[in-house]
Amino acid sequence: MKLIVGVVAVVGVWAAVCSASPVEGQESQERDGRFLGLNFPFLNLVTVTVKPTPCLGKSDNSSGTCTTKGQCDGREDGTCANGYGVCCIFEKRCGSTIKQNVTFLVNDNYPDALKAIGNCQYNIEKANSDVCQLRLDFLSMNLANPNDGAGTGVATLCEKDTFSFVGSAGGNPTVICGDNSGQHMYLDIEGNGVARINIATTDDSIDRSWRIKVTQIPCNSVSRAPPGCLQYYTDYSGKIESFNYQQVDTPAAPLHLANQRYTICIRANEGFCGIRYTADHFSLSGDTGTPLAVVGDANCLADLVIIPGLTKDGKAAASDRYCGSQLDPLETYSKPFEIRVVTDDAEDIATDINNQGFSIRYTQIPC
Ligand SMILES: *[C@@H]1O[C@H](CO)[C@@H](O)[C@H](O)[C@H]1NC(C)=O
Ligand SMILES: *[C@@H]1O[C@H](CO)[C@@H](O)[C@H](O)[C@H]1NC(C)=O
Ligand SMILES: [Ca+2]
Ligand SMILES: [Ca+2]
Repeated sequence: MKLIVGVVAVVGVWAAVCSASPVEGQESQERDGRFLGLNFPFLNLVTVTVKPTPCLGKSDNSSGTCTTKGQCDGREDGTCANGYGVCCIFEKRCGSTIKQNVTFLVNDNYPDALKAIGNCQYNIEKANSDVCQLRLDFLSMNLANPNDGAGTGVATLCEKDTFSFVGSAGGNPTVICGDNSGQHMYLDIEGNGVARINIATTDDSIDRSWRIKVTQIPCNSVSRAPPGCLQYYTDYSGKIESFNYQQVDTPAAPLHLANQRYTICIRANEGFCGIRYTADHFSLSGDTGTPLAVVGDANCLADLVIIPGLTKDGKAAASDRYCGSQLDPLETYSKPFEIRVVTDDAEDIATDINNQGFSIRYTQIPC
C-alpha cells in the first residue's frame, strides 16, 4: 500500500509541473504504476495537486484557471495539466460574493434567458489588498430597453430594468438598461470595501441575459483608469458608443438613455498629441430626418457631449458642446482626451424623436 501511495504522489507532481519530457525516475515509476494496474479512476480518489496556471475554457475560450478536478469553484470547461486538471471558469450567479480575479457574472438560468422579476446582486471583494479598481466587460448584456414614451409622452427612461453599481469609493449614479453588449466600465474599490452590482428586473414577460467579466486591477497597474473615467480606451484608434447604442436603421430604433453624466477617457499614447473624432452615427436631439449639427452652450442644453477643444497651436475652440443629429468630424489637441456625456431626465417624444445616441470613431494624431 505504501508503495502505491508513493507512486501516486510522484504522478501528481509530474502533472503539477506540466513536464512534457519526464525525467528518468518518474518514467520508471510510471512504468511501475502501470505494471501495478493503476488507472485514472484510482487517481481521482487521491489528492493530485495541480499548479494554478491560466487556461482557456474549451467551449468558448473564456479565461480560467487550471485546478484540480473537484476543486473548481465555478464551471469546469475542458482539461489542462496534461489531463490531470480541469480548466475552471469562475462563473457566478445572482446572490454571489466573489473574490477571485477574472470572474464571470451571469444571470440565473444562464445560458438561457431570465424571465423574472427580481433584484440580482453580486458583492465583489478585493482579491488582495493591492487592488484599487474593477473593470467590468459586458460580454453580453441584454436588458429591457428604455421606455419609448408610449402613454406618458416621455421617453428614454430605464423603467423596467436597471443595471447599477456602488463602489466602495462612493456611489456611482450611472444607471443603464437596454443592450450594452461590448461596453465596459471601471469601478473604484478602495480600502477594505466591497463593490456591489445590482441588476433589477421588473417584468416577467421579457427575456434578458448577461455575462459580465470582472477583472481586478492592481493599484499600480498601467491599465488602471484615471480618476473619474467611467470608460477608458487605450488603443490608438477605436470606436466609442453611447450606452444602449444599437445600430438599427428603422425609425423605431431603441433610444439613448436619460440621466447620464459620465466621462469617457482615451489614453494619449506616447508620441501622439491630438485626437480626431468622426461619427458613424450621432443623434442626441431633434433627429427629424435631415441631419443637423448643433454646437454651442446656448443651443445644447438637454442632451449633449462635451469635447474640450484646442488647436495644435493652443487656440481654444469656439465651443466644447455638441448636440443635434450630426457631429461633424473634429480634431482637438486638448489633453487628457475625453468625451463627457450629459443627458437630462426626460425626452418629450412630441418634439424630440428617434434619438439613438452615438457611435464615434477616434484616431490619435502623431505629434
Ligand atoms: C479558441 O481560440 C482558438 C485559437 O485562437 C480558436 O482556434 C478556436 O476556434 C477558439 N474556440 C472557440 C470555441 O471560440
Ligand atoms: C487579474 O487578472 C488580470 C488579467 O489576467 C491581470 O492583469 C491583473 O493583474 C490581475 N489582478 C490581480 C489583482 O492579480
Ligand atoms: Ca435626446
Ligand atoms: Ca433628453
